[in-house]
Amino acid sequence: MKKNNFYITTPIYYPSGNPHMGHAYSSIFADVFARYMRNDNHKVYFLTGTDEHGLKIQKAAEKDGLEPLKYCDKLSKVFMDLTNQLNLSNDDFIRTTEKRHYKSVNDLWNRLEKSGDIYLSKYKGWYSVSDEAYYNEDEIIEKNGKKFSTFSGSPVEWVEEESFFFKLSNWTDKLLEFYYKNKNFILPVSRRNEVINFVKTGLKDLSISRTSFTWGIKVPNNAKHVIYVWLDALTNYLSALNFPDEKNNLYKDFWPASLHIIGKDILRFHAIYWPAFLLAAGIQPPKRVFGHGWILSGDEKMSKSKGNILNPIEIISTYGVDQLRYYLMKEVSHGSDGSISLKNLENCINSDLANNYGNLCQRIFSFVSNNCNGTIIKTLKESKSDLNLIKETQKLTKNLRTEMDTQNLNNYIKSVINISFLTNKYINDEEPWKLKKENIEKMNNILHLSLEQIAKISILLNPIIPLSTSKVLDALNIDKKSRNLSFLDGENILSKNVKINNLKILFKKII
Ligand code: ME8
Repeated sequence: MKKNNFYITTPIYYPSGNPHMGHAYSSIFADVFARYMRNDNHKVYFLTGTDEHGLKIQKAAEKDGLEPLKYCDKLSKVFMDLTNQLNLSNDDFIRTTEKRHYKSVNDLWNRLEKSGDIYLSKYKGWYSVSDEAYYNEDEIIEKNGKKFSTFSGSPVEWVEEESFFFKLSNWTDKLLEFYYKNKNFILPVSRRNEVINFVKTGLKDLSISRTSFTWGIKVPNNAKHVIYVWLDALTNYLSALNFPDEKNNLYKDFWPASLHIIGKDILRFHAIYWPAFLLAAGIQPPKRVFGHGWILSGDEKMSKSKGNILNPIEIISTYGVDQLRYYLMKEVSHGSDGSISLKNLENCINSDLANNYGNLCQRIFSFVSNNCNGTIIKTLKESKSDLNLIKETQKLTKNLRTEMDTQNLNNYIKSVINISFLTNKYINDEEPWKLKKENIEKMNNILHLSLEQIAKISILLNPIIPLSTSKVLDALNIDKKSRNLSFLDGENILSKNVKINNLKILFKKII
């Protein structure tokens, strides 16, 4: 059966400062799904990049004493480097200052104009530069004489200027109908409810151009206006597929996008504005927007001013990239906010990676290398305890695809690490080392099943900890093409005759 193509995106990052843990989290989360779907034999396209226009970037460039484009060249490179440091498997990295993107944004604007969804008027209201967002009067609070958004806590300023508007108010009912018809368009469900409740109150027309600064894409035929940075930025998802050339293979293969991974702070843009723009332009909206929670430090949001930022690059150089990836994906709840700390990171590395999966691999590999010359041949039928382990493993793998279909990665990891735990227990109970003299065939069978379990666990954990699991799969001599999820349908991975190579320590215990 032909599998669906899968187009997954991260938000394109504002290069207005150095990457932080929230950026790492969003990127790794998306990368895990890209890798998982590739391993499940889907054709995958995974996009990330940088969001380089607007007042926020213009101000950051001024502060740095650079022309905006020079500034973006410098900072975009830092984010590109991040993709390597986090070991992302992205197929493309888009910058919104690229020609291909300008072409795509211009075309989308022209379509919206043609459909009668754009008109010229004047914007009077609140704007937050750091969120690049407009807020209603009832979303503002005053503290010490200054105004802030109640939604994000960011400072807002009063803006009055000529602006083009998008007739978002016309889309209230059509969007609600779209959400009801496409039940899984917004996940998790709590975010879907949040959006539906907001839309139900009625949408106001949206200002989609600015005239008080210049750093952006000019409105076609009206150079006084630059296009609102969110209309510009969201279009990146189309630009990367060579839109407006709808006949090219990338667009044909991958639009509509399968999954936009985003943080909850930018849900409104992706779940309301984006499908409205696309529906108005006669383009199919994406299939899903998943809004993950915030990473907190203790109970507080991580922020520079609070000095509680854990720097992803420092963590990687101290603990390793798989370690950071595993910790963020396992311990931070994907739907809600989650706090992280060095202590929890170390506990997680020790308990799950070093003592559980790492120990399982190490003990079996070194035993097979030292006692069996690296070769195991299975000759016997499964014993009762073998069958029990196989049955328990099947129970734990049964729902894995369903969990991943709804981005429930926390449950997925818990189940997989549980398989590792059960396999360690099986080895402790069966004590193969005691059988070397009296029953070598039985010993071989136990080791064979242990290696089969290691192969399964490694393939399942591969999207999360690709470096370490690849070492194990290499040492098991499993060729790259066979590292897929077809065993979930009941097949075995290893043949009866297994030859392994030596395996070095995967995870050092942190003391
Ligand atoms: O929003 N915890 O860019 P950005 C979890 N350019 N996620 C966090 C976080 C935290 N503490 N802080 C930020 C933008 N993020 C736009 C996107 S897409 C067309 C344009 C997440 O650099 C945030 O939710 O401010 C977002 O998903 C991503 O990091 C990039 O944030």
